[in-house]
Amino acid sequence: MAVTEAPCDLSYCKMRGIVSVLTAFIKERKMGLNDLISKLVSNPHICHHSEVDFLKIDENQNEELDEDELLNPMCLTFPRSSLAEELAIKPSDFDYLKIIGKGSFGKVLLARHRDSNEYYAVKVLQKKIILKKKEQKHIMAERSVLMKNIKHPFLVGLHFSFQTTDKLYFVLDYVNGGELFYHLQRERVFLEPRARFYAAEIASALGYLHSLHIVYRDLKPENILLASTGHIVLTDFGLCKEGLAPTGTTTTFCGTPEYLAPEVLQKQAYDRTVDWWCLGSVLYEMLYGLPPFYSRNTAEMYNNILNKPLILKPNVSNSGRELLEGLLQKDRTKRLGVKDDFMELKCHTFFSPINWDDLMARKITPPYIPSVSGPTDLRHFDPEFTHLPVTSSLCNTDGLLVTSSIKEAAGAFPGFSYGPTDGFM
Ligand code: ISQ
Repeated sequence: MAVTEAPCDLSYCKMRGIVSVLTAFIKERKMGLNDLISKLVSNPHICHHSEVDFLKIDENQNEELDEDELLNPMCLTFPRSSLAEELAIKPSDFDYLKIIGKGSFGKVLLARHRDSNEYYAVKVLQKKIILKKKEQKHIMAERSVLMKNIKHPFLVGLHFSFQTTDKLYFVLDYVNGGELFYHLQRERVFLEPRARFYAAEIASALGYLHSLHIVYRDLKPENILLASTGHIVLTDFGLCKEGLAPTGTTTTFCGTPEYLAPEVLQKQAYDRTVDWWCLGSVLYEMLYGLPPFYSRNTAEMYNNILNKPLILKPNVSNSGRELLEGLLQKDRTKRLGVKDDFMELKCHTFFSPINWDDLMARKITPPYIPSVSGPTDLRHFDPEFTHLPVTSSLCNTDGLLVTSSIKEAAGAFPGFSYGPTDGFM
């Protein structure tokens, strides 16, 4: 039988067609695999599903944690050197450039992601300090508050959270316009339109949190930042209270004095109206140059907050003073916002020049643009922090002696690590 050779006359066009079909097929499969890996990393329980049985995950492998595993920064659900582990975000994925903030639990660093070259603010908290202070609940609240798919133009965004044996890491948006009160201190007071703009952006962020049953509670000067665009960014959800029903109250006390509402100071039950008191305090300080009820003597200031009537000097407009009286109402059941929350503020005459849709879309031109030359321009951060050396301990836990207290801390934050399922940042 004569064998005739099949004509081999694939044109360049046909070849390109085949290649593009194959490329699309491979791309689709790759995307599917990436998606699966991301889901497995963020939801290890999916591993129990019969369709991913082929991964043969040994459920017992994590019962006894050896030193290597403890020192490994990520989720321990996968076999060592698995693809998921390699993809997991870890401290050494970043270059840590400067310390830009410091608190009792840890520090905030300006960091650059090595692969993407993007800048982030990485908040690093020491587990053992959190555990000592019994603030674990708050930190978990911080993570879950940030994780609750919270996206708002005036709230700092969380890209990732992960942990090592001794530290918790939050990878956050980085903003370098400085603290709002850094600018206020330089200018003493803001004119009303400027104060209105900032108060409106803060109010919309608080109203959004309330719509998710989250009370910010700890609104204080250092948590109110300016982006380089001049818009507000609220940070630090560490003290947020989650899960409050619209009429719910809570009695946990923690925070700094200046803006504390009377009910918080007295360790009474409080609810979302506490945030409207804090907003009133911020607005008062922007317009008058000092916090309401201020005294250099903290005990006297506490006493003022609880007992001294609010006296408003006439150098602020009637609508401004009326708003302050509504927000700084000592009796929270009479405070502005007690009935309809943010809606009551939105409708107040002080805010009548504000178009709230434009505000939310960041379409209102900010009254002031901080001067910054680029992301590494740290002129608005306190030199007390930026001059501190960045220690190498951040990205290197190898060779660490694992003591029992570290082991204890290592396992104290299960389920902390977080990353979006739709790829890196
Ligand atoms: C983002 N950018 C700068 C400073 C920050 C401080 C705390 C949280 C987030 C931040």
